[in-house]
Amino acid sequence: MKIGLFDSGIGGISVLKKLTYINGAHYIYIADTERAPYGLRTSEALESFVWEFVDFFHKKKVNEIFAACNTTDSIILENNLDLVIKYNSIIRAGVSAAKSSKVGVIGTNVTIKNGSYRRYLEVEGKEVYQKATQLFVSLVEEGVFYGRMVEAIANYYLLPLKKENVKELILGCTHFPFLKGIISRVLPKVRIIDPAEELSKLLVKNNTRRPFVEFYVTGDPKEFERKLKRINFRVAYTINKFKIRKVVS
Ligand code: DGN
Repeated sequence: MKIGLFDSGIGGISVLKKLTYINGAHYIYIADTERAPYGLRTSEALESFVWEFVDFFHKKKVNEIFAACNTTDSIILENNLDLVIKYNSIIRAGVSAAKSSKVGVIGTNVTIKNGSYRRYLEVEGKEVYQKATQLFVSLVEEGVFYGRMVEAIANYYLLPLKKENVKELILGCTHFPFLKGIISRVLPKVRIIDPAEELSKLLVKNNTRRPFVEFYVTGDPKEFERKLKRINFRVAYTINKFKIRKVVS
């Protein structure tokens, strides 16, 4: 089985790790490091990236696509592209994992502005408190996971959620699970939801084969490999260059 995933960079690895743990499939992961960060891109640009990747997956004869990026997932959902693109939504997975009545959501500027989490959670009758925590993405891409600066940024972003007394917090960006330690230290009483856990349940458990990952990187493959090493990525892989159609602002 071939499974396709895409993200602006290293964030989707938090999803990939969960999937490879369940199923030894052949994974194709596009890391769009050249056009990252996505949280600052226009909807039009992001939609064009989605189509570029979906076309690539079709050419590669991928059986299933899993969203490994909430930002582009929110673009798919808000533009009703889910009616035409067959994929597994990380946002819907995150929503279905929430059990309490007061839920916090953190994500990139685009994800929070699009409000897909809010919309779906409110349909479930939940009170929602959203917060864009864009700097977290840069910290993870830089490999800065702890220390005074991370603590200061986490306090700045998360203390308002503590005041709101949220019971659960959805990590609405695939970069954020890498900062789960500091997030739970700032919000010790809050149940932290990583939507990728729910998403991985959609796969049939099959550990009879070892997983393999073909990475396609739009930016510098060597830089991407350094990042993979920094986060101790241990699954067998190859890294290839992905040729982007055009650079969009
Ligand atoms: N990992 C992406 C997400 O889940 O939204 C964010 C990527 C970015 O570039 N901001």
